[in-house]
Order: sequence, then C-alpha cells, then structure tokens
Amino acid sequence: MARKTTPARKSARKAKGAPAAFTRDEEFAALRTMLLVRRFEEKAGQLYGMGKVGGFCHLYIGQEAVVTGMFMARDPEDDVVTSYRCHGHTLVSGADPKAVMAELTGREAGVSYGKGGSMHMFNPSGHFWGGHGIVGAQVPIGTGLAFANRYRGNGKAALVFFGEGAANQGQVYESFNMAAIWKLPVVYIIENNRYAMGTAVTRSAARPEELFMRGAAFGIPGEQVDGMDVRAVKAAGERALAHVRAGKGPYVLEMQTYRYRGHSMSDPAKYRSREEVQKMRQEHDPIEQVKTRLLEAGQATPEELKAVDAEVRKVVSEAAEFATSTPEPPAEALWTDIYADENTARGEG
Ligand SMILES: Cc1ncc(C[n+]2csc(CCOP(=O)(O)OP(=O)(O)O)c2C)c(N)n1
Repeated sequence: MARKTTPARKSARKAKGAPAAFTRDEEFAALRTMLLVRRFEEKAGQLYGMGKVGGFCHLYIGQEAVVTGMFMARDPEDDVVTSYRCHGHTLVSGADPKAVMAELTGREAGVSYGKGGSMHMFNPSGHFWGGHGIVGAQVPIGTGLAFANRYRGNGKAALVFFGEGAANQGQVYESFNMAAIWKLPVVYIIENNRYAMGTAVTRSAARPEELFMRGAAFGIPGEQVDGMDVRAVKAAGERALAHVRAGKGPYVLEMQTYRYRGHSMSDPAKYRSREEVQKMRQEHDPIEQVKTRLLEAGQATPEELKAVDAEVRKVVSEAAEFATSTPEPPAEALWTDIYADENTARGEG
C-alpha cells in the first residue's frame, strides 16, 4: 500500500547537497569556536588522566560543528539546554573557559561554584540552562523554556539538544505532543553520534536511518543534516528557527555526527573498530573541512591557520593553569545553593 503523504512527511527531508558558502569571516569564526571546543576537550581529557577531575567526564570531540553551527544560527537571547556532554555548549554560550575548566576541577571559581562538575554546567548570561545528567530530562525542561517564551511573548526560541539514545525516551514524545499542540518555539536537535554508551543506533532505534522523522506523528517537520559540516548545520538551524519563530510550532533537526572519544573517560570503546573512527576523522573532520576550504579558496595561509590554533591553545592552557591553582570551595559551601531563596540564590536569572 502506498504510504500516505502527510504534511509532516512532505516537509521532512534528508540532507541536501552543498550548503551555502560561508564568508571568510564566518569560516574563521567557525574555525576559532570549533578549535576552542576541541582544544578545551583535549585538555580536559589530560587533566582527567592526571586525576585532577573528579566524577564523570564526557567529551564532545568530533561533534564541534553541531554546537558551533547552531549557535551561529541562534539569536543570543534564545535559550539552550543539553545533556551531560555539555562543556562545548557552555563554552560556546560565552562562559569564560577558565570558569568552565575550574568547574571540572571542582573549584569555587567554576561556573557552578565547583559543585556541579562536568555534567552540570550553566551559563545564565548566555541563556544556557545546563548540563543535565539524566538522559532525556533536558527535553521537557527545554520545552518548558519554550513555553515560558511563548507565554511572555518575547519572540525567543529554545534550542534543545539531546542524543539519539535519548530520542527513544518517553518524555521526549510527551514533550513533542505538548510543543505541537501549543505551537511552541522550540527546535529539537538530535545529536546522532551513532552510539549511546556502547550501543549502536542501529541496535537501539527503530528506523535508525530516519530519526528526523521522529516528530512526524505530531505533525512536527524534521530534517536530516550533515552534522560534520558547520555550514549545513547553520543553514538548517536558520530554517528551523525561522519556522518556530513564525509561530508554526516545533521543528526537529537530526544532526548526523560522530564522537571520536569513548562515551566517557572510562569507556574502552570495544563496540566499534579503530578503522571506523579513523575514517571519520580523516574524511569528515569538521575542523579540517574548514581549514581545507580556506586554503583551497586562497582565503588563508597555513601560517594564519596555525596562528588561530596557537591563540586558542594559549586560552586553554591558561584555563588549565587557573583551574588547577584556584581554591576549592570552603567546607561551609556545603550548606549553600541547596534551595533557591533570597539568601542563597546567586547569579543572574
Ligand atoms: C534515565 C537515564 N538512564 C540511563 C542513564 C545512563 N546513561 C548515561 S549516558 C547514556 C547514553 C545516552 O546516549 P545518547 O542519548 O545517544 O547521548 P550521547 O551520550 O551519545 O551524547 C546512558 C544510557 C542515565 N544517565 N539516565
């Protein structure tokens, strides 16, 4: 029987051809941001290996184009929420790399005063609302942010990032339903990095090749995007945001991406081959793609590219230096920031 074409199915689409070109400035901005995330994460991994980071630590290496392109597309006032794999989102939202690294090392100067660690980072001034350890829990929270924006009529949207593993959670579909009924201004961004811990998407998801269709039953349009190409991400992000801001309700973006490192620092990564990882790094790396384009178009010299990297490495090593020398919270800090009230609530709201 022929499949009935619903409006959602008609508006859902697979990744298309080459996305619109970036200007030289945009290429450099994307390069700098992605390098900041990459070098930061490499350093975080080193500090973890040296025993300087307690608890969990999930690195974002390989996925940099997703957060970078989406933040290029968003309005700085739009709200953002994500999972525990949040260092990149915190940095790109404008948090000081020193404060992000100090959160990893559990210091008082950290973004969450050293009490949240790797999975619980926030940056209210950048409208970044965490950093959540429970798989999928940020989806209803982000939907609530969109509801608040709708209610206040402030024209702001919410960007809700979650993994393809989280995309199988029930609360995701409760959120989709409410967002569709109320036409909330929310973009759901599925970061399909192909593995949820050690489980491949092909084993965990029904119709793993079309996660962008996950909102179809609710009439939510979806798009599959090359999440390794920052230009494709930005262009899709702009389309999605224009849709939600026009009052047409939510939008799903499936970002096809890849994480190079293990799920967390304690993952031996036995569930995939070295060759698979190598192939992604060599053929699809988001940072190398920008560098190659700049060089081939004669828009940058190798020296200029090296200078950006050196600049970023300096920022990151200063952050590490700070994060390993600034003090830990005093013992009394155990009694603060437990409940939000006028005596204990800190930061901007
Ligand atoms: C409700 C819940 N179940 C299980 C876990 C353990 N857990 C942590 S991360 C993870 C995998 C999630 O994968 P995915 O959503 O694809 O995101 P990724 O880690 O790939 O970014 C699991 C099962 C958890 N934190 N919360």
